Amino acid sequence: MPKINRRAFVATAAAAATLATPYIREAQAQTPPPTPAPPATGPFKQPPLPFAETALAPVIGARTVALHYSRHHASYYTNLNNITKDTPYASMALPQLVVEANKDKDRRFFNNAGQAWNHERYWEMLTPGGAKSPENRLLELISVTFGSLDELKNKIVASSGTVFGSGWTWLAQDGGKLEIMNTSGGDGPLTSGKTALFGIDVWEHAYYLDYENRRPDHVKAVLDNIINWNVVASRLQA
Ligand code: MN3
Repeated sequence: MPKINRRAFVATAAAAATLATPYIREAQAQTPPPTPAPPATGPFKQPPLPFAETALAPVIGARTVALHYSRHHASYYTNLNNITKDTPYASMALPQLVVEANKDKDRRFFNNAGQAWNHERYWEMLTPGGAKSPENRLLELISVTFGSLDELKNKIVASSGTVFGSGWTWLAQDGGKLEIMNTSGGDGPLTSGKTALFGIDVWEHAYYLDYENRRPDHVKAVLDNIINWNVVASRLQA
């Protein structure tokens, strides 16, 4: 049996210690305290949540909002600030960055910018105790296109059920028309030149703690209770 010299033993022990570290980190990560992500340093800043984390319960529970806003959404700004440093993207407004980055083979820029932008639209259009119905021009457009608000909701719920993996279901405006569309990952109506009136995140982190795998129940509850129809109507283009 070959004798192991001291230098080899030290190297082996060090390698073993290095290997062990990720497992310890992973074990600790399984019970994360709800600490907020560090604030992004750089040009891209996450807008404040327009309501308290507890405000959307029981439709969306406080822990879901906290994790979704302070961890998932916040991470897109941290990533963007890190990866766009010293690139032309750093000086772009977020919607412009989404469109430009969609032409880039390196998908990190688009994925993070798209998700940052989608989530800004998302938080902004939610509100506790939202009005039960849109009014005026938005309601007319919905009635003409879908027959009624209830029909729109049914179609949104059905459409959201067909998103595979991470993605969004939108009510979008294309010129004088409204349409329901699904997008995958960080994509949204912006990249096809359409206006996002509202979008519902159907990635599991958006609802799993509250609804487990019952995505349709979640989407229906959001549509029935916490849509800020005034914000949605304000996004309509002339
Ligand atoms: Mn999300």
